[in-house]
Amino acid sequence: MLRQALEELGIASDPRVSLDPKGSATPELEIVHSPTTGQPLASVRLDNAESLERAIDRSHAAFLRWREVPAPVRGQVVRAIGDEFRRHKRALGAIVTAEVGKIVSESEGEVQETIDIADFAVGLSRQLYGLTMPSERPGHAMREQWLPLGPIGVISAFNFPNAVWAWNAMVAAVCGDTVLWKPSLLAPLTALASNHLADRVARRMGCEDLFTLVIGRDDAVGERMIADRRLPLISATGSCRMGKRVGEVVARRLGRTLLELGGNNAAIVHEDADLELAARAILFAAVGTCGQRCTTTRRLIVHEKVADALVSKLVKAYGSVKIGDPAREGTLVGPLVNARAVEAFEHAIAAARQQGGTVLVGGARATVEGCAGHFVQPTIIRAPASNRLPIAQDETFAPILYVFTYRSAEDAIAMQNGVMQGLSSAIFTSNAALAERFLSPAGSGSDCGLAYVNMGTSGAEIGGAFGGEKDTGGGRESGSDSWKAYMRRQTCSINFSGKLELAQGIRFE
Ligand code: UN1
Repeated sequence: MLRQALEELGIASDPRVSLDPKGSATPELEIVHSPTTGQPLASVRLDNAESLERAIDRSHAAFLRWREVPAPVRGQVVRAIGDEFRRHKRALGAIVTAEVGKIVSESEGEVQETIDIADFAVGLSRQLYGLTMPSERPGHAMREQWLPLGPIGVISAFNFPNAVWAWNAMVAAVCGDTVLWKPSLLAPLTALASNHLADRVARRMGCEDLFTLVIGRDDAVGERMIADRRLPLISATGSCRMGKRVGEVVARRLGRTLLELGGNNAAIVHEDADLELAARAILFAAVGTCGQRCTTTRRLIVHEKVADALVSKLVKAYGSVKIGDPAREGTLVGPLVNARAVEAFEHAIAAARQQGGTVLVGGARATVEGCAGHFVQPTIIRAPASNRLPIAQDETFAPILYVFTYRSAEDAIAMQNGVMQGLSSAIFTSNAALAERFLSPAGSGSDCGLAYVNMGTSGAEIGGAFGGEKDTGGGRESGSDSWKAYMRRQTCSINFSGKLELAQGIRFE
C-alpha cells in the first residue's frame, strides 16, 4: 500500500529514500517506523549543514525570479498544484496513514485542507489589497502596498504533516515568496511526496525551486535554519518548548516568526446544552486523531447539573469506539505516533491518579490483534471535587479528557482561560446571551484564538485565521488576512503638485 502510493507520487525511486531499511538511525539517516506495527517502513537520508546552505541559496535565487511574476500568474501555478493534490488525494492520504497512523478519512481530510487552501490562495492572488489614504498635503497621494518578503522557513509537526505546510506554502507562493520546509522527522515521507507534487507542477510551468525540502535533525539543520538571516520569516508549528526556542533565536536577528504552538483546549457544556450534540462533538474533538491535534479537546468543563448525564454518554461512546489499524475501514482510533507518546500518556494518567483524579474509562494501553504498534485507550479522568488537577495544565498529546464541574458560567469561563495555552475553545449552550458572553467583544470571554459555539474545538475550516494566544505563540496561518504575515508593507507617498511642501506644516526656508 505504502509502496504503491509512493510510486504513484513519484518518490519510490527518490535516491534519499529506501523502502528496505536496514540498521538503525545515524546522524545522516533516519528510520521511519510504522506507528501501527512498530516495524521500520523506510529509511530517509538526511540533510546536513552543507546541503542546507545550498538549499537556502537555491530558494533565495528562486525568490528573486518569482517575485517578478505578477501575483495572479503566481495564482495560476498554485491552481495547478491544487489540482495535482486533488488527483492524488487518496495516495497522499495513504502515506499519512502509514507514517503517522491517522485513520484514512482524517488523512484524506487533511489533504482536503491542502486543496482548500490552494483554492483560497488562487482567489487571494487577485486580492492582495493595500489601502489608499488621503494625504494632508495638496497635490499628494498616499497608498500602502504589500510586497513579497523572501524565502520563508516552514517548520512543521508530525500531526498535520501535509496540511500545515500547505497553509503556509500555498499562501506564501501567491505572495511571491519561496518556501524552505523542514518537516518533522516522524513524517518525512509525507513531506517528500507533498513537496515533490508541488515542485514538479511548478517546474513544469517554468518555476524552479519554489518549494524546497530539507529533512534534518535540529542540531545540524533546524538551529542553522532559524538563525539564517536570509529567511526573513520562520513559521513554526509544534510544542511550546520548540516555539520558545525558535522565537528566541529569530528575535535575536530581528527576524519574524509565525508560531502555532500547543493548545490546552476546553469545552464548556452549560446546563441548557443539547447534550446529545455536545457528546458527539466532544467525542470527535477529544478522541479524533488519537488526541494528537493541537486543537484536541483536553478539558471538559461541565455544569454540575448535567455532568453525570453528559459523562455517562461519553463513557458509553468511549467504550464503543473501534481502536485498530488506521488503514482499516471502521477504525476510529489509530495508534499514537511512537513509544514516547505512549509513555507520556501513561505518565499523565499516573499523575492524574496521584492528584486525586478518577479514571472513568480507558487509562491503559490497548492491544490490537496483528498490530504491535502504539495503541492506547481513549481515557476520561474526573478531577476531584476541588477541581484541582495540576496535570491538566499540561498538553499531553494523547486522548485524555479531564472533566471539571462548575456552578456559574463566569467560573466556567475563568477555568477555561486558566491555562498557559490559548488556542481553541468551545461552549455548548442554547442560551444566545451566554454564547455572546463567551465571545464578548470586550475580550472578557474566551481568551483563545479560536472560539466555537455548539461545535467541538477541532476541525477548523481554512477560511478563518488559525492560531492562538499566550503560549500558543500568537501567530495566524491559513485564511482571512493571514497572508499579511508573508509580505512586507510599504507606505508610498507621491508628490504631483510640482511644489515641495513639508508635513505637519513645517517651514524650512
Ligand atoms: C494542528 O493540529 O496543528 O482545526 C492543526 C483543526 C485542523 C488543524 C489542526 N483543521 O483541527
